[in-house]
This record gives sequence, structure tokens and C-alpha cells, in this order.
Amino acid sequence: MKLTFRWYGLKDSIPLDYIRQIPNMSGVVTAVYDVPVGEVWPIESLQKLKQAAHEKGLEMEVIESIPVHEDIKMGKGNRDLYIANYIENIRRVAQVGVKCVCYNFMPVFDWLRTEMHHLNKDGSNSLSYSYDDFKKIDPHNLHLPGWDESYSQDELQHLLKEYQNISHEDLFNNLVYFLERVIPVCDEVGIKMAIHPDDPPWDIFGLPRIVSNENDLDKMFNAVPSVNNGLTLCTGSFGAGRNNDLVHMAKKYAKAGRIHFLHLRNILWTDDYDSFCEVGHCSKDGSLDMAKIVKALVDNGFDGYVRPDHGRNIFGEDGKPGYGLYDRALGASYINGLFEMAEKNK
Ligand SMILES: [Mn+2]
Repeated sequence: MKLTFRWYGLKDSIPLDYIRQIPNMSGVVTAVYDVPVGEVWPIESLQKLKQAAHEKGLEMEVIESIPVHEDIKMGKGNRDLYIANYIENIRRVAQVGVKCVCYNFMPVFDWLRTEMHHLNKDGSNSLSYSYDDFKKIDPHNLHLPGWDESYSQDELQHLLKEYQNISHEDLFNNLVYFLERVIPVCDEVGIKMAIHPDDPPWDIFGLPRIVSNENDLDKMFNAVPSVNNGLTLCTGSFGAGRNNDLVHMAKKYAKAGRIHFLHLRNILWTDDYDSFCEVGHCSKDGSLDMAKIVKALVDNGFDGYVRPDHGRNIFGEDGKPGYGLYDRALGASYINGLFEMAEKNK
């Protein structure tokens, strides 16, 4: 496996000098952040990111994400223009040596939590999702933790209204339309597309979601069979869905060569419904068996990119929620241990 770390570019408060000191770190996972969604990324921006990483001995082989414009997801008349721009971005990232692109197809919100600084028993804090708190949110007057700056109230209400006419089937067909145009270019330039699952893996505010479980994945892979049409196995996202058997999914999709990118984090189911809290990476701290998941991946041929996903705020750090340094670095070390053990006992 290749251990990587998400890095928000030159403005990230965590310097590459620290990232390179995490044991076994091979490279960064990053993106161009100052270009509006749907537009073409300047090649100079990509080269600048790559150069900064290379100067510190780090690779830049994974992009997370090239975001998909809402008009593509909604299948609007101008989607072909945005798809053409997307394809141009695929060509450009390939040109600077990128091998894998993570993206998602979630309408409007690409993740959702009800609390950004949930206080844990050990004094750390982390992201959490409470079913009871979610029920109290009024979709017509949305003030969501972590989302308030992304859209104005008017924009948000307008988008939610537009999506009222989009069914699960529509959204799926729009995904297939997108992939049928993008994947042939990926086949040509050697890019692996890795769709990120819905987070959490169920519909929210009446918005359809179509990458939540095994059935969804099978449907998507059957529709566009190229192996470059693949998956980011995000254990925390799928794992919030209690019917998702992560060990089985790891085994099945590793064997099929569909897992191009791995996000490893644990979550703790906190009541009888859909609630969960993000916890440290170790199996003992949450509801997922991380060792069994990694073993299933390795035994079935997975040898791709891995990154520690969200961490807690620990050691007094007040990091970008989920993306502080310390707990992700501890998670990385734990991941190294799980992989070394699994790989040597294959
Ligand atoms: Mn993830």
C-alpha cells in the first residue's frame, strides 16, 4: 500500500515538513482549491502543488477531489460543457503524474454532521451525527455546522427546490451519463476514478443518494464496467450504515480490483438509530473491526493508496474539523501496523 495524507495545499496550516515525518508517508492527497466548481484548473497551479510536495520528498499521485458541478448531477442542459471541463481536468492531472482521482456524486452536501466539536470521554473532541439533533433541523431554514459559508440561504433553498424533481433513478442515470464520457478518457490517460460513498450513507433533506451500499456499487460497476470506474472505500462513511458489512465489501471489491483509494477511520454507533461519533482509529474505540477490514483487503489483492481519514482534536490542537495533525498521524501509525501485519501474514 501507499500511505498518503490529505493536504489542503500551500494554505494548509499543517506544513509538508510535518507530513513528511509521519512514518512511511509516501505522498499527499490534494486539489486546486481556488477555482470555482466546474471550471478548468490551471496547469501552473497543479505544477506548483506538485513541486512543493516533491521538494519535501512527497509524491502527488492522488487528487481529492475534482468536484462535480451540480448541473451534471441534475442532468441539466449545460452539463456537457461542465463534463468537457471535467475531462480537461482529468487530462491535466494525468499530465502532472496523478494516478487516482477521488470524487463524489452527492447532491448539495458532500458530508453532514450535527456537531463539529463533540466532547468525548477522554477530553478530545470530534465530529458527530445525532439522529435526534438532525430531526430538529428545519430544511427551510438551514444552518448546518460546517456549511454556513458554502451557500447563501437563497442559493441553498433554490438548489433544494431544484432537486425535488430528481429521483434516485434520475441521479443514477446522470452519474452513468457522466461516467460514460469521463471513463474512456481515464482509460486513455491512466487515471483511476474512485467515487467516495455517501456520508452518511442515507438520504438527507429529501435529497437522493445513490452510493450508500453494496447494491448501489454493483449497479454502478455493471453500468460502466471499466476497472477505472472504481471506489474510495471510506470505512467511516459506509460504516455509519449498520447494514453495510465492511469486511465483506472490502473482500469483494478488492478482489474485483475496484478499490483505488482507501479512507480508514473508525466510528462509534451511539444509539439505536443512525447516530454515530467519530473516534480514534483503533478497533477497540469504535464499532468497526479495522484489523479484519485491512486483512480482507490485503488478502484479496489490495495494494493501492491509503490515507487516515478524519481524526479527533487531541493534544490541545484546534484543527480544521477532522483534519488536525496529531490524531491523523497516530491513525497513520496504526494503519502502518495493520498493513505490515496483514502483508507479512498473507
Ligand atoms: Mn472519507
